[in-house]
Amino acid sequence: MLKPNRSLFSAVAAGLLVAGLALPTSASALTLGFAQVGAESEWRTANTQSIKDAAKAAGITLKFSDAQQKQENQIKAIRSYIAQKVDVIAFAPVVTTGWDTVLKEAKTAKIPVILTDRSIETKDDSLYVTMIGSDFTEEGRKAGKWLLENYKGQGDVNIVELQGTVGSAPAIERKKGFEEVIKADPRFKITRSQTGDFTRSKGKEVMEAFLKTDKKVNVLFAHNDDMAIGAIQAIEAAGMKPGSDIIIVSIDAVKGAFEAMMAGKLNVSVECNPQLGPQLMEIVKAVKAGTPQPKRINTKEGVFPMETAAKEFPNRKY
Ligand code: GYE
Repeated sequence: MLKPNRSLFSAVAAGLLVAGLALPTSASALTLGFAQVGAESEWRTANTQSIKDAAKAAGITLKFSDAQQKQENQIKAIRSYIAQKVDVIAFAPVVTTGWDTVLKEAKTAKIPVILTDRSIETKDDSLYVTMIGSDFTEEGRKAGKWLLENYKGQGDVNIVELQGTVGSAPAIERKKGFEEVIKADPRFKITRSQTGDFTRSKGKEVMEAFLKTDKKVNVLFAHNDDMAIGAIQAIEAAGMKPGSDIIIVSIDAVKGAFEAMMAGKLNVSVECNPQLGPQLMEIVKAVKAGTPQPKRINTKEGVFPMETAAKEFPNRKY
């Protein structure tokens, strides 16, 4: 008696399961194809998590791809989303240029495109609906401003710079904003500048090279926290004290930066908010409903010097 009952039960359960699985692909659910840059930093991991969580909460079916910081991979992902006829495509463009061809393909297929986090350079603004992200030039200015106002040493100030990914909007704009501000005081000079690709390992490697060739480094400006954290290891390995022998200014304000600040090894981190998911899902729905969007939507962010780190740490979400 038990056996037939059981199999009847599993048959019903299997039927329910099939019905349940069929639900998300039903006609009413929106499908979003998201082409992510990669998993290069703590910021990026938090950004990916935010997008995945927000899609789930909004009942949006998410197709997600990781391009490992390569533009050709992102282009492939976008083409596959077009072929799959998703409702909306969103992506964080690894670099600013070279998107027109694939975006024209999306336009021809009548699939709206939303840019998140990083901007692009194009003569044709109609290729995307809106861009949601941070003002990177302003972040660079905030970093420069903190340095001019807080640097205590005398004489010339030699600054080494760890740039983000070559050709990416945050690398171009953070550099620009920082330079614009430090220009006001001729004591401050960038003596060396190289990319560390936004990763800890590259940040460490490039900082090691800087320290081998340069006798006097007063300040490190890193375009993100991960490179600063990698550089801290290089500075310590060279027998110096990060945070005092070399003043370190960076951007993102991720948890790892707060830990470094609380340990006295990082002087300041300018906030860049990765939690774009909820806002993105709202825009996806609005775009599908035909509601007009502003061309640019900025996220709000602050500056956190070392002295504020311990108090602020419990409130940090990324
Ligand atoms: O600062 C960095 C990440 O585009 C704002 O990319 C983003 C940057 C972020 O790898 O950590």
